[in-house]
Amino acid sequence: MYRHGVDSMIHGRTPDEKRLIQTVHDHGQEHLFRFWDSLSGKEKDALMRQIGTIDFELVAAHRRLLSGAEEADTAVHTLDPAPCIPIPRDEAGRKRERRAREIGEEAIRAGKVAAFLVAGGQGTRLGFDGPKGCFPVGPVSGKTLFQMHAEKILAASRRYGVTIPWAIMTSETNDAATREFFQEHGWFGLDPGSVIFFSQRMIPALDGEGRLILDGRDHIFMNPNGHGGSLLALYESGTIGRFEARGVEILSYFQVDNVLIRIVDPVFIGYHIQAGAGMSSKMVQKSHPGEKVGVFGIRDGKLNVIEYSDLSPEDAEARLPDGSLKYGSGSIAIHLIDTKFVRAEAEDGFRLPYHTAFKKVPYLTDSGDLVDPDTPNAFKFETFVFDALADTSSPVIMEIVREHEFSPVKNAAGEDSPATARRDLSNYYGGWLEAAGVPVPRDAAGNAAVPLEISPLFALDREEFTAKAAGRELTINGSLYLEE
Ligand code: UD2
Repeated sequence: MYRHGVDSMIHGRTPDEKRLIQTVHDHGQEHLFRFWDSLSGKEKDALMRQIGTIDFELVAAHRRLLSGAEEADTAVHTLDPAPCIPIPRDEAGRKRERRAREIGEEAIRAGKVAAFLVAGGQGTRLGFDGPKGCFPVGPVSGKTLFQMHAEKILAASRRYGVTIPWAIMTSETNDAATREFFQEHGWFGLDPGSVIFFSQRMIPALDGEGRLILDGRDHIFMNPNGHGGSLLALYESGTIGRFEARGVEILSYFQVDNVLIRIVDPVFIGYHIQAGAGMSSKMVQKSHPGEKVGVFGIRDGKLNVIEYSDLSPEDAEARLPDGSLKYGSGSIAIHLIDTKFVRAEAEDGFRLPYHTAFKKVPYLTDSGDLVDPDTPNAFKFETFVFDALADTSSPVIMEIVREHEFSPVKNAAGEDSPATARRDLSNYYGGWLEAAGVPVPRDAAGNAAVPLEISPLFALDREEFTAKAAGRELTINGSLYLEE
């Protein structure tokens, strides 16, 4: 155990490490050294290295927040619905959409668009051991999430005659496993030089007393700093610089868990360019007032996503004269982000706010036993990428059809699970088949009664599918899978 204070520890350490040890003491976190005397030289080095990655000023700010020393926000805020580009319902809307598509396609062909996946999360709810992207979800093929995304990017690259680069953000928890998975699978046919991996920063959690938490004698519990950390990580890893050098101006941001994601959507890109936005988002109408998604709203004059837990019950239930929800624009984590905007956010000092969540965090007892608690015991801190919307002028919010673009895999069973994702994929591809004149068996609830899947390499969208399907004999025999 650590017994002798700073003086005994600093013996043999470098000047930087001595300063660090002092900082730890100054911030009242000296319990981090409570196993110091029993650590080997290597373990001491490992602990010092990890401590060196911690921003102690930020930790101090989080402690003040938890202790209530930071002033509570008592200001009166204004909230208004956020305007959006609706799904086209008439010829004028369709004309506008066609124009946007042309502009978007031109940008993609010119190599100005890259795909950007955030996959640094821990995916704890799914209970899958490994990066979530390695989860098999294809209804017939059993393809993994990563492969499904990769094939969409490859198909779009072929369609537009350009190599669409793909940046993938991982975190310390899954970086090595993610890279290995891509290597083992030959980058799913993509050019390895155009797949860029980089990791986000980690941030320590705090226990109820505002103390950092040891989950090993030489290791502090830390979690990825939230998907908002992607803006900083894109910059710090040099990825933004690489993109700028190859002429990329827009990142098509998506989450690893959405099986229906339309990566590099020309219509969305076109609207974003027309508006001159730094960041734009897609939205779906909330299915009911209680649906647990954030909503877009104009808060104090700026576009924000308001967490469902921060929306008052009155606002959540409020309706417009046409009966629709006043705050019904659900946020589904699909964005476009300009490389210039990323650079500005990072160089401006990265000021996205941290959100706090009380969670279960493993910890070491004083005798060195690891405890996995059954109930929450610590505060985790995360930044959210959509908070950056408030920093951009003229952002676009574009409405989409949920069944065509959004079905996330979050939970092991029930809502937003592998089962609902496979159902939604089969329904989606079933719609293509029916449009091409192929009868699809449906159950009483209207869902495709058999698994259906069409590889993005066969067709990227319904129009392409209809053209390819014409003149082919397509029959559904218990299931249907079409590949390249
Ligand atoms: C997010 C949104 C929610 C809705 C939903 C759609 C928040 C707070 N909520 O819910 O409003 O749009 O998505 O599916 O964002 N990730 C990282 N690094 C991190 C944390 C997360 O890369 O530090 C990635 C993660 O790998 C995943 C994505 O971000 O691809 C979403 O993470 P999540 O599953 O924690 O988001 P969730 O379900 O809370």
